[in-house]
Amino acid sequence: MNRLFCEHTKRNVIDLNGPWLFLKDPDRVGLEQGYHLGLPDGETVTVPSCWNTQLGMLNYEGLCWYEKKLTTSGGTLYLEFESVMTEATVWLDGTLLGKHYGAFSQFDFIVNDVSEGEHTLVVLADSSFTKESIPQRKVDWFNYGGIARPVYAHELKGISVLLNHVKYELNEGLNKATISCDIELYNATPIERTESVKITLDDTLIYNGWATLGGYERVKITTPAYEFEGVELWDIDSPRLYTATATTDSDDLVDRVGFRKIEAKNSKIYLNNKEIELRGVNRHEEHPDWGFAFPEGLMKKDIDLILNMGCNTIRGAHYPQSRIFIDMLDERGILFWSEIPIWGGGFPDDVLENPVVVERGLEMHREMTKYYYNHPSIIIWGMHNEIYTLYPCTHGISEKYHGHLRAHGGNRLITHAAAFPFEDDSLEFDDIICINMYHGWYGGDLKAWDKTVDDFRAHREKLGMSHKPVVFSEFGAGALAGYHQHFDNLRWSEEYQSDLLKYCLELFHRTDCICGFYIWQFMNIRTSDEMNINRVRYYNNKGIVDEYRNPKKAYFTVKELYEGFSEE
Ligand code: ADA
Repeated sequence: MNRLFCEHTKRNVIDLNGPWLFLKDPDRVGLEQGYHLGLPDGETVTVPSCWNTQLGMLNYEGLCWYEKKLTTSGGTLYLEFESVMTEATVWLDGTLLGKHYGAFSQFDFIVNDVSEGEHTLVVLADSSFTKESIPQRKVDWFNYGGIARPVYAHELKGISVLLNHVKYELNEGLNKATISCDIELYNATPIERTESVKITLDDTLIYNGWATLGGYERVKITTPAYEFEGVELWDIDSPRLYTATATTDSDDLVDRVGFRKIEAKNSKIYLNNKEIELRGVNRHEEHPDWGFAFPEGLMKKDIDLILNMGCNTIRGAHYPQSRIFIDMLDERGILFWSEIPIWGGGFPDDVLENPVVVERGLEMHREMTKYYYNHPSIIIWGMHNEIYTLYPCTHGISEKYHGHLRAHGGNRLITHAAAFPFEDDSLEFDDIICINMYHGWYGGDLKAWDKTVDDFRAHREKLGMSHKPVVFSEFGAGALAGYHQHFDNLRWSEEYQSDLLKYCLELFHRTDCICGFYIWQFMNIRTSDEMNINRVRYYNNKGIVDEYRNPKKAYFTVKELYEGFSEE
């Protein structure tokens, strides 16, 4: 995995990033012509990447094949894919390993009894849509395709550590943590083995045991509670991280954890028992020259720009983002909202209620909580975005997703971005009530905001939910960078966007039941022509920086406001 730290010292990990053989398959003949055994020809591309950023490939949607030769010392391989867009089929030496659906979710395959020497890894990426896709074709971002995040082949020897969730409860004084780890072990050999299993937190040994596993057996164990005294908390201004290391005789897995407590009560949000105001932006992980294969250097630049604006939080709109990006947030004390790509505006009810779609969404939540569990910066899980709440199926979907997130998501707030808050019947599942609204852009004027805030406060009371904090998770306006109107308040001008955001932020900040706000959006993004509503240049131009991260007037307006809010 591509992390900010080394995950393994004992385990050998083969880096499969860099040159791959690539061949597009517009007529969908590759399988019958045996491409899965090895490509007949093709060009060299770099992985990770999105094929749409290659010349002449922008709007190519469908099948593309990738081939990589890998050399191993043999035994058991754990093949790790951080993201293939959107459906992946994987073969090793012509043997089908399996399929995975979901553009932004990590997945992996274990292959036993691999011979020493060179092997042929083939990946078929399919970026086409069906009626069971998540998201649907109508979505307000560009449908990139490709092996968009890193790929690795781990050589597993003996009893290996596949996963280690460090679960904890903090005491009232927040200086002691009761810890137990859910650890997943796998015997990578065909014969029964017994090995020691140790877990340390920095230099403190918190578990010391043994495990006996049958050949190729995979088990999950929960370690006994350990009372960890003298905890140093993870917080916005002091993001203290601990190194959690799980080792067996043959293997190891390193991760980083942080101890913090997030709560929503009395209509406020508390981090480590201190009330906080969420001052944020929505951020896609996208760039016109890279697509969704976003370089780490640019991740840091985005974070620097976002912190420079006085933000303390980012909503990862609208999908799980790169693990290394979340590592950066962990290190810099930035709070994060992570969600799956159910972009509701694209789902008619017959599609949304399709059992395949519902199950795919649940699987995306399972993958998100499985791989992102230990990140202290993630304080919010988003069930979905703007699904139409009057559909009969919506309540059941929210109940299902909420159930998983509550049971397996650790100490996080659960919510959804509601576009119809006054008719929404899923608010009961929310720890915080989050509202997307665009008065002053898709209709209405700025004064409509005051009425909405007053009306929703009353509505919340009528629902018996006055204890639930309110967050505006989306609001904003488009602005064409460089288009100025200094005397007339014209839409699309940088001044119009700046004035609207200023009005909203000042209103939200002075309203007692509103505890946070996420501007839509940090930067302009390329979008699809399915969004045939004012997407000038086929871009969503609501960024407060343009797609190359050049600030608009609004960036400096927000910076002045956020810095002022934080000093109060
Ligand atoms: C919705 C949606 C965003 C974006 C926004 C807009 O709220 O959640 O992804 O499409 O509208 O720009 O209209």
